[in-house]
Parts: sequence; structure tokens; C-alpha cells
Amino acid sequence: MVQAQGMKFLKEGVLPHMWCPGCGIGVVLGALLRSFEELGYERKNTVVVTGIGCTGKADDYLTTNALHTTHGRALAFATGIKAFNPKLNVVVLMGDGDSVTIGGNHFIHAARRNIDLTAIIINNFNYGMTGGQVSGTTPCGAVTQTSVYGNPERGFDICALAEVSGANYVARATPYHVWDLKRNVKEALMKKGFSVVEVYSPCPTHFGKNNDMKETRDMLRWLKEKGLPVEEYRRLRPSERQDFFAVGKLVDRDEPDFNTRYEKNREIAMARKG
Ligand SMILES: Cc1ncc(C[n+]2csc(CCOP(=O)(O)OP(=O)(O)O)c2C)c(N)n1
Ligand code: SF4
Repeated sequence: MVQAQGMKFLKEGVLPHMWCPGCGIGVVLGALLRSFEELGYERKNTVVVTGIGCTGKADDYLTTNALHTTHGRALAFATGIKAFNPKLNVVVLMGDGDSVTIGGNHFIHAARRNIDLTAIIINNFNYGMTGGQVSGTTPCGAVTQTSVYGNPERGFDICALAEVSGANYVARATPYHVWDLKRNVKEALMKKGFSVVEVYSPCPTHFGKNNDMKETRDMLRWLKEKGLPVEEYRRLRPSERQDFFAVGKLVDRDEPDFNTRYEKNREIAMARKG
């Protein structure tokens, strides 16, 4: 029997998975595993690093090397792995809590270093696993378990943060635009330097329920109607942009990554010594 694409990276007997019906996490994992296969990745030279939370459970399902770390610290562990063995393909899967709330400092510094990692961030706009509390990406006015009158704070724009911090590749995708999502994940994996794919992902159980999107289809419709291809989004006037978000590749540059700079500096220093 022919095995479906990506299945060799999924452990046997682990389905059905633990995520709620309608959750976007499984869709993102599917896109990642298909990308691994298309790029010819092997289990032994691939490491998937996760943090804690619903997204952080993803490593339970994998046949690649997998490391389940602490909340907010996945990028720090991944940096250590890549620095020790630059030949490994290192992918970091994080929630919005892991990546830019408790883990915000690690995120900006991983991007600033331009370390050769791929960060896939599943942004469901709240802390899914612990009951739907407010996070650093919860939009202003959105209701969560800890912002019952509407969030008084502004939410981070993860892609903008990645861009100004120095990431070489930045894209935003959604499970509604699933084939574009896979293309962005593949591009990010192929890019040298720090690459980020932010996925706006449905959490119908908490975020949807608290924000008038009780059914999964309501959340998917929201992603479909508000997500505009990046070229279309950029043609909007700034005042019109607030009702939409850009989907697609936002940043693509080839600044030297950490290891390349390190090696170059080392050679120069050694030559100077004679
Ligand atoms: C240091 C630390 N603080 C708090 C927690 C409790 N905790 C576990 S998961 C989580 C939130 C996870 O949210 P996110 O990273 O957005 O992932 P999601 O569950 O939404 O996928 C928190 C606060 C923890 N495990 N460790
Ligand atoms: S709580 Fe939300 S993020 Fe967690 S599995 Fe359920 S739908 Fe997904």
C-alpha cells in the first residue's frame, strides 16, 4: 500500500490526536510533515523542538528527533542544538505564548542572531492549553478568560516583530489557505538564517467560543474573509488595513546567518594573528 505523504514522520498508532475538533494545530503539523518528505529530510538529521501548551504536544507524534522543552524556552534549546551541530535541520514549533509572550526575549534574540532555525508559530490568540487566558497576541478588545471585558492591551504583530528583529524569512499563513501554508513552510525550511511562519490558527474551544465564533466554520470564515494576499493587502490605505491581515511571504532576504558570520570572523581573526 502506498503511504500518504509525510506519514513516515508520524508515529504508528498515535491517531486520533489529542487536539479538539476544528483546532488548526493538526493541519499545521500535516503541512510540516509533507514538507519534510518533499524536501527529502531524514529522521536522523531532523530535530523538532517544542515548548509547552497544545502546540507543544506536537512532538509526541513524531518519528524525527524531538525535544519537548519548557514554556517559552524552545528557541533557546534549539539555538544550543544548532550551535553544537549546524548540519541538523532544526525546526521549532511554538504557540503564541511560547514564542512571543513568556518567550518574547528569546524570539527577538534568535531573530537578531539570524541563527539558522525555522520557527513555526501557531498563533491562536490565547493560551489554549490552560483554559484560554489572554496572551501577547490577543487582539485589543477580544474576550478571554482573563480579559472578560475585552483585552485592554494591544496584541503583538509577530511578523512585524520578526522583520525588525532581523529574520531572513517571514510569512503568515492560515489552515484555511492550506496549500499556501505548506509552500511557506517549505520556503522557510529551505531558507538559511532565521525563518518564521506565523499561522493564524483556529482555537474554537476557547478563543472562538469567547468571541462570537462558536463553530469552527465561523473561525474558518473569519480567516478566509480577513486574510488578503500580501500584494492586495499592501494596496490598501493604512486606515483600511486594520480590518484585514496579510497572508503570504512578507520578508525574504539573504543576510548571512550566525554560523556564516562566526566562521568569517574567525578566519579574519586567525589571519590577523598570522
Ligand atoms: C514557566 C511556565 N509558566 C506557565 C506555565 C503554564 N502553562 C502551560 S501551557 C501555557 C500556555 C500555552 O499557551 P501557548 O504557548 O499560546 O500555546 P497553546 O496552548 O495556545 O498552543 C501556560 C501558561 C508553564 N507550563 N510553565
Ligand atoms: S484548546 Fe484550542 S488550541 Fe488547544 S487543542 Fe483545543 S482548539 Fe486547539
